[in-house]
Amino acid sequence: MKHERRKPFPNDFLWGGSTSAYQVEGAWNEDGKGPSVIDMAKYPEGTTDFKVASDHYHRYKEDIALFAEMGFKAYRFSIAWTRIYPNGDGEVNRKGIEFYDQLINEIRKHGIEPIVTIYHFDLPYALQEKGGWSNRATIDAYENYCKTLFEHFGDRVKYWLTINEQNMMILHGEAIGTVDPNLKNPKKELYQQNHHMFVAQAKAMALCHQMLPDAKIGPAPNIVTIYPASSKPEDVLAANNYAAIRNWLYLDMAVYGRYNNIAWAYLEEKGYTPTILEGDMEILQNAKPDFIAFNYYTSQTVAASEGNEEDVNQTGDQHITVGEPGVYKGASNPHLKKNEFGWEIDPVGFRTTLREIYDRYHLPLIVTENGLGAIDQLEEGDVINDTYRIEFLRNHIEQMQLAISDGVEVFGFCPWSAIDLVSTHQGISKRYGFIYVNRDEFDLKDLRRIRKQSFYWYKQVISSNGANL
Ligand code: BGP
Repeated sequence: MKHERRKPFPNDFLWGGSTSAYQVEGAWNEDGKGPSVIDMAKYPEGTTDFKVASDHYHRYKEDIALFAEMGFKAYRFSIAWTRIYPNGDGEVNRKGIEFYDQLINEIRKHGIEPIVTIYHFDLPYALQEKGGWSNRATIDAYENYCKTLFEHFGDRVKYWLTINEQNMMILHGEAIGTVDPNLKNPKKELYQQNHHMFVAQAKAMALCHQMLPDAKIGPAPNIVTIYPASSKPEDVLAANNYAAIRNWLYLDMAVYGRYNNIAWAYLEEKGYTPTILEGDMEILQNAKPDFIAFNYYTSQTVAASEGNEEDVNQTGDQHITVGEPGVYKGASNPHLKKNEFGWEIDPVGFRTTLREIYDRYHLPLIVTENGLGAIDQLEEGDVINDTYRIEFLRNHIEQMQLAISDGVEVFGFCPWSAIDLVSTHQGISKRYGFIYVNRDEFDLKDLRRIRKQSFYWYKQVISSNGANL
């Protein structure tokens, strides 16, 4: 369907941008902040750590003024758990509350809607030392942290996201730096952690509805369409397997409070089923999200696996399928071009993904990440001619509008990233922002902010409400 007459974007569409605390803020040990698992992780050689990042902690006013200049209607960012509770639980750190108070006020002062991710990969290290998500006490710590956030910021924050990309932490946690290297039986343990995160998420949704009746809350997994490598029935089945394990396990739980049957069968087959305590399923069933937020960068293609160990591909990248012997194996899609980092570029797959999610759950959708990581060149006269980023976003926005014309309810688009920040495992040189941050991997230079070409382009996309792409 070409939709010669496309539906316009809704008038109150939330055009914006996204960041996460540890990737943008810096100030990693200032004002009482405790260390997170990310602060303690090993970084790939040649890439920077997250100690200074984009120094947003000290420059947030300037950054938000720039977001406002672009016309942002919304800004999606995360709160660092370790600024609020340096040890994960226990004493609240007043300075942490103060920082986010000021940040939220600044965002709202510019008429921008804050969208808060409660937890974006940066689990407090103090909790990790006590077993992290393997320990059910982390569920209580998370619930208590949520309560503190709702109490302090609930009067000004209407949109909450529970956990960023829980599915990526389970499937690609080693690349991201969230997996405890001391885990004895990692896969099995990760699915136990997964279960605990599900319970924590359900508790957060219920608590939010109870404390803030006007607020909205939802999950934020990474969801993408999964293609079979061919029309061979076994490949189609493999795609079906992977879609259940990667996508629907997470959304079926968030929306319906039940384990997806195919994903559960996989857990049984592999011996990864988690221990479920009495009362857990009730908690899971009683919590309902108001919307689904999701991140999309690329589609995935998989083929049947006969069970060979070689079908596992450990590239250490969260967008290259790992594979599981006998279940599915990653394949490349000959119809798609790749970005500089090997991620396939698939705007049409974005439309399919939007359709698939809406079809299954009929909840309003918001895109909380989408974007192109690239090595930008700073040219003479402070010019960054990132036409490739403009093209990427234009094509994805176009497909999003087609999905809206298909009848999919989408209420916002917050691409990654509002401003340059440090990638999860590929350093600061892999840039995503509309605003360039003048630093290199190890040379902090002056960290000054420079508007890229995409900044001016996105500004007119927003001011025309998506009519001028
Ligand atoms: C998602 C994460 C983000 C972000 C993005 C880009 O998985 O939610 O935190 O970093 O991917 O990935 P990368 O930084 O690895 O290029």
